[in-house]
Amino acid sequence: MSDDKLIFYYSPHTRASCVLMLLEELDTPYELRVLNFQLGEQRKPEYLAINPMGKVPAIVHKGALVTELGAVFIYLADAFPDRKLAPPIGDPLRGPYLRWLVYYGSAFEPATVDRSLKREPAPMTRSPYGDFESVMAVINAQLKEGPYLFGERFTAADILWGVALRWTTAFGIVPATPEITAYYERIAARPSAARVAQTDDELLKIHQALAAKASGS
Ligand SMILES: N[C@@H](CCC(=O)N[C@@H](CS)C(=O)NCC(=O)O)C(=O)O
Repeated sequence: MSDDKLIFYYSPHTRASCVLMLLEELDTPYELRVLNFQLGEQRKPEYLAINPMGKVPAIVHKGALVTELGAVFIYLADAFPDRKLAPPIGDPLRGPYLRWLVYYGSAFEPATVDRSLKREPAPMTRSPYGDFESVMAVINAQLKEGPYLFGERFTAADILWGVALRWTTAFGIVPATPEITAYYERIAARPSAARVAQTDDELLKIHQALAAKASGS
């Protein structure tokens, strides 16, 4: 195996799907390792030896492991600068771009998980995100700049947010404002999104069939 090899651990219709879309947009070669969640492959020792959290996405590039959506996005978009999906260091957009990639994991994810589980959020001053309404207000205000998070400039952050907002509105967690709907539809209209949807659907069907066979049903 060449040291430069990029290995991507993925399972269909999961948070790894937006990394699959990023890789499609980066148009770079990688080795796809598919985990069948229906068979619990993410909790098997073979995968826990790679990512002890038993979660996807995970990538291994040049022998180093990267996990956590925000970090995977920052890493990949920087690793393949020719595709211009990341404002480089020195670009005035670099800070806002990093802010939005990290805001996803540090504010949006805990806010939407609390909301979906109907969990009482921590008191405003102790919560990592303050309160759900503030998180949504910040997102809607940013999207008013449109068509992308940073106006006319499409970046890797749009892939993460476009996919995340589509899923979370579909599940009724995030209120579908006109700004949010127009935004995720714009991202979902990209050819890369259609390719990912096809891969997700095909693989999930195969995984479900394998799981049904394994359980004898
Ligand atoms: N903190 C992780 C969360 C990743 C995550 O929750 N992945 C889910 C799929 S959407 C997973 O792998 N779940 C498998 C399991 O927990 O068994 C990240 O930001 O990447």
